[in-house]
Amino acid sequence: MQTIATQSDRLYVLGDLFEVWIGDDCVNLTDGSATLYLDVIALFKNYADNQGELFFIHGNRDFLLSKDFEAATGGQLLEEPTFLSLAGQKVAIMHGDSLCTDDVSYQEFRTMVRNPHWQSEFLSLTIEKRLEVAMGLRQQSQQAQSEKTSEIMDVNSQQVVTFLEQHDIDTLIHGHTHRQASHTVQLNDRKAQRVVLSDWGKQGFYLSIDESTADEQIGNKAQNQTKHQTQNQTKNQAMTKAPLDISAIYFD
Ligand SMILES: [Mn+2]
Repeated sequence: MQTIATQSDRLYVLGDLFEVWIGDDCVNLTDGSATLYLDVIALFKNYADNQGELFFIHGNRDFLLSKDFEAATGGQLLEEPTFLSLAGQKVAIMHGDSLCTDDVSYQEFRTMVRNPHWQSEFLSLTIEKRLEVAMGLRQQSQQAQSEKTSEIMDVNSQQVVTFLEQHDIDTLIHGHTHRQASHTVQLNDRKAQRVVLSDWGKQGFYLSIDESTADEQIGNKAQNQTKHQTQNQTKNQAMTKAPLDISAIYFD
């Protein structure tokens, strides 16, 4: 946050920033865990105050991030999916777990915990009780994961194609699966990109998107076409968009 993020105008966190978030009042926990939360919040607040625009998407571990967190960080929680226009491309961002439709039991769990009634009931419990429930759910989830194949826990490829077609997406960016890659997805009449974020383990990871370079690329391409091609050809060629200038970067 103090070095890399200072080179950016906008910052998007695509979910699971925290291992567990049992409600915005967890910053009041007295077991020592609040220190980390408060340190992280202060770094983001500094970014939002002095550097750029800040956005968050819920993950499956921190789906209870809410208004107080927004106020404390100066960031804005986004709906899933969120559509962005970057360098002439339609980009979709999401956490990614909603695409893992082969994992039926996980999807049932997701539906349950994303339900506003479940959430308000959970949040009405004491902070200690919530910790207990969260711990129990985490154990259940780890147990369930150990019994599932890795294919089941990845995105469903048909689900990806349907999503990209339905919303006319050029580039989809998501995390959750921990399978960092950039995939070319063949759609009916065009190709799209699906870029997957890495997990945060021993190394940190982020994607950097340079819009100015992408603008130049598209600009240059259009100029060359005007020189060498008829107007109709230029029109057709313009339909094929240059890929976004995305760098995937690991750091220690
Ligand atoms: Mn996740």
